[in-house]
Amino acid sequence: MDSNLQPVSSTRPLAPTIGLVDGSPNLAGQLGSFHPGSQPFASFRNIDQAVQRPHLHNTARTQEAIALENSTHNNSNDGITLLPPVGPSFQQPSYEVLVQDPVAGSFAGQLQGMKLIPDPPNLDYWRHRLFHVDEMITLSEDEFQTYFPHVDNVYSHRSTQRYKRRPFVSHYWDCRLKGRPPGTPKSDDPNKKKRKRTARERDLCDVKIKITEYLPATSELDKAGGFESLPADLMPGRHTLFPVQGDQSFGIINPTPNIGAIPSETSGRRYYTIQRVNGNGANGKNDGVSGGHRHTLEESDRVKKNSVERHILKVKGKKKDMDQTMSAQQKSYHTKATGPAAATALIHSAETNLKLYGSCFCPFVQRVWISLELKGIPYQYIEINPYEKPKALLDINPRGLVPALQHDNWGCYESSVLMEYLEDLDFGARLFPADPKQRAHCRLWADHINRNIIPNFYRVLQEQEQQKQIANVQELRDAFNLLITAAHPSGPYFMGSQISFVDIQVAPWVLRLRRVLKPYRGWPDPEEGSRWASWVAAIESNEHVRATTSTDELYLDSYERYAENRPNTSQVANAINSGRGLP
Ligand SMILES: N[C@@H](CCC(=O)N[C@@H](CS)C(=O)NCC(=O)O)C(=O)O
Repeated sequence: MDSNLQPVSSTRPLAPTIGLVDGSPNLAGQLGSFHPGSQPFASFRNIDQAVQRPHLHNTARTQEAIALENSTHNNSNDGITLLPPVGPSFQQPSYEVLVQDPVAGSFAGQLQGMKLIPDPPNLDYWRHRLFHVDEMITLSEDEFQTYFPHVDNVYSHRSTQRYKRRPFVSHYWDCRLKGRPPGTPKSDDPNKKKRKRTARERDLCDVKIKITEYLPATSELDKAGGFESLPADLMPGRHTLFPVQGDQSFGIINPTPNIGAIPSETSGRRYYTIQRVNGNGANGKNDGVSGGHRHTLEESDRVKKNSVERHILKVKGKKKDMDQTMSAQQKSYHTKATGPAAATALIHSAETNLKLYGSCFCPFVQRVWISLELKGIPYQYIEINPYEKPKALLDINPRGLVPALQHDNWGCYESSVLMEYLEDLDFGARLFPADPKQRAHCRLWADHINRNIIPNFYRVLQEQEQQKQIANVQELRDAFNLLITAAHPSGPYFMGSQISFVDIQVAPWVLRLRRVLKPYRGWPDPEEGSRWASWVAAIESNEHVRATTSTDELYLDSYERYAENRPNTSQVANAINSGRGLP
């Protein structure tokens, strides 16, 4: 290994020259040099790209913002409806929702209409209060719906009791750490997601609470004698916890409850009382057992997240999914060649019996396209979007990849195979030398391009981790250096003065070094005067290569999704990501 081949770090500019493989001083190739002002390899991250390409990223950001807005403002398909802010005291409506669908909240079905407000005032206080339930707590409907979802992880619903002709419903909840009593059937609902259950020791805690829900029409019906009177132990008194601000209806039970009176704030409205019904907590049994939890609130939180936290995670997860879908949709495929390639496509748009199905950004297509141009074979160029996989493409190539070639009623695919097919037509300029040994030499180095250069090109482009980018860059440089050692000493092409098979095999990626790897990964320009520089210049200026090349902007755009390694960019990108060979 050449000692000049130093790993590149983002803090150190590239060595000005890249030496060649041992023993080839006459092939004085130098792959590249670092130019002051350009970025070192591997220093480009998405943020840098955003700075460099504000026009693209502004668009992306705007669409992302729209996606987020939609996810928080129009998110009704999970049965949760967003509400406007709840009044002046709650200022964080971002995830505020009303649980309407019994499936949406753990308590739904038992208690509906829960709000999911991430950070209501005095949350810690209320979480502890509702955890310990040392005294009976009375909450207005709004308060209950706001705070209970923050502690519903502590409890699991056991039963609901409805009373005939009584204006309230009682819901009994056990501390979740009690565990499921033996014999409790698991849900047989086939739609219910099967969760991984952690076997917990049973009866870790005895706390039971009763939540009594007083129904809205209470006072009217009560007055009209429609219901039996409320049991005395459930009649809430109240005192104010916080300085009263206007009509703020917050309270817990007065230690000496105002038995017999429904507080005026709750009259005619739904409200809730919460009391512990084990031990001598709020149940008044006074049996000497404190009856509190045998663990902390933090331990309950470790066992399960509350509904608000779960909802926030769900919304965030949905946003992430949506971002990924959005960015997948933002794949900017150019569906039309630009610049010289557009002119060539137009010239070759007339119907003929030899059709090249191609895509303007695709380097594999460009191989075949250059070959057709070089040979002067009459052909029809048909631009297609390989990601949409039109039938015409699939009829020829069931893998759905371009290039695909149709000749009369026969079709074939795979860029290297197609180049050889065109060669075998024996028309126009030759791609291979006549000498079988030299032909084998060309095939050997074409194989090197396909095995080493092309996969490494995509690895450099797709890798997001800086250390790995550095390693990939080194491998790509090594692969190019090896090819240069095999090239004709003065060239400028691989076999000498004429462009041939190996040049055309590698040309599309050589063009994309400056157009794609340079802006996205800081790939250096060739060192002036080097063998590599003369080869690159010959490829760049070749009339057939130029005729099939679009403007720089098309490549910059088309490869952005690779550079960001967006999910499902292409079969090539997926193969690279999963360590498979190219498709
Ligand atoms: N090995 C194939 C590779 C062709 C290829 O990957 N083409 C890409 C466009 S550059 C394609 O059609 N992608 C469609 C997809 O990923 O679904 C060849 O040499 O022709």
